[in-house]
Amino acid sequence: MTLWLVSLVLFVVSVLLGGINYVTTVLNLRTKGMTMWRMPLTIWAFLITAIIGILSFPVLVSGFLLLILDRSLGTSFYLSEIFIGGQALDHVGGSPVLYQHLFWFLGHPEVYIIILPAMGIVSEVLSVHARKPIFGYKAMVLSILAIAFLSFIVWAHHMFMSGVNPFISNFFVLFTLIIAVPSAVKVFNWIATLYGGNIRFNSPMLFAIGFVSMFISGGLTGIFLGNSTIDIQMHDTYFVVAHFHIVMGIAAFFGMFAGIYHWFPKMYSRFMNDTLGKIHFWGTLIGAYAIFWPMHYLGIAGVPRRYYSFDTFDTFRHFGTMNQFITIAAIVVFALQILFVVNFFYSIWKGKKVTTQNPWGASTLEWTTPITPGHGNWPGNIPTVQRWAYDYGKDGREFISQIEPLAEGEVEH
Ligand SMILES: [Cu+2]
Repeated sequence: MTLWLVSLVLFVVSVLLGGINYVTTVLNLRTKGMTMWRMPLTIWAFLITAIIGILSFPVLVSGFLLLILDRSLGTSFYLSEIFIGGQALDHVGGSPVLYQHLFWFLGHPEVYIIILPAMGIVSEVLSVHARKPIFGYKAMVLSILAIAFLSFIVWAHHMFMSGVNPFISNFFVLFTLIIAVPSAVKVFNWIATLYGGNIRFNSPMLFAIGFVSMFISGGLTGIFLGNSTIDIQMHDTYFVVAHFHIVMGIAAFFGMFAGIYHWFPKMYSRFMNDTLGKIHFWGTLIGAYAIFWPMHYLGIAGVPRRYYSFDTFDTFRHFGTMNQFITIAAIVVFALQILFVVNFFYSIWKGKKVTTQNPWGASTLEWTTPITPGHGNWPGNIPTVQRWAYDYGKDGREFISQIEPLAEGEVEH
């Protein structure tokens, strides 16, 4: 009982601290004209990610506290019965499924903690390098909010095999599949942003487009696994491994790479090498599909995950070649990441120098800082935000910075 109280207090305190931090940040920004609907989508994504984190991590922490008590102090929160030498001890009444609930109450929102920032970064990069305003800005924000909300009521889709009541499973199936709606809205808007754009196919843009590709590929198999009827067949097979590594491994990494190539000039006043970046991109894109595409077939064929060797299983013996192929592709993809690290550190000192403060011609605030921003980012006063973050191609101009006041009679987006 005390334990639950302690975790409840911790939970409330962290929510309050997070809330205070959030409110002061927003108020501070608002005084400089940065209203919520002027925020770049990257910032929206980071904000919502922080809120998801505040609400979900305390539950995992309580789960861990109970686990520590079980393992060290003889409680039995997760142990239904303990037998030692054939004799049942007094500790009864716990449930191992309780641990799964507490774990996945963080575990599912956690996948959005990983993917939402990547989505935000990609929205930004696609818009800047397609020289077009992001399509459906408000729909993008509302989709992030919808995904964040739904992420809290779908956790048991990881537990269809744990013996939960099938009627309860239906609830989780329904809301899991509903997540496809805001996800599809986002994909549609990214593609619509690219449509008719004056696209620069540089490293950040390629990784952003690659993210969309990976998110679609990995997201579609989520619809399979979100259905308990199919999931029960696919449970603990390579199909699951392929699904989640594409959607929150590769896709999240692609979002991160897009962001690094995009903001590197602002961080180090030099560009990363674009040719090496393109080799890094194409190799990783093709390599990632070479790893995970065949893995879906292994999963459908029933090959289980987490097995050290399949030598003793005649059924799986003929998948050896496919596994070898996946292994080689994985080694190649890994080597390409070393190329990225080399490019990163080489470019910090030897990369092509940035000559203007805004080399990509982007509208957002960070590009109004000097070439090498010092402490506080701007010398003198913080600029006042005058408009939303995506004025590209407006009134025949390539881009309009967020700090440029609206012209006479100009309507803000
Ligand atoms: Cu999940």
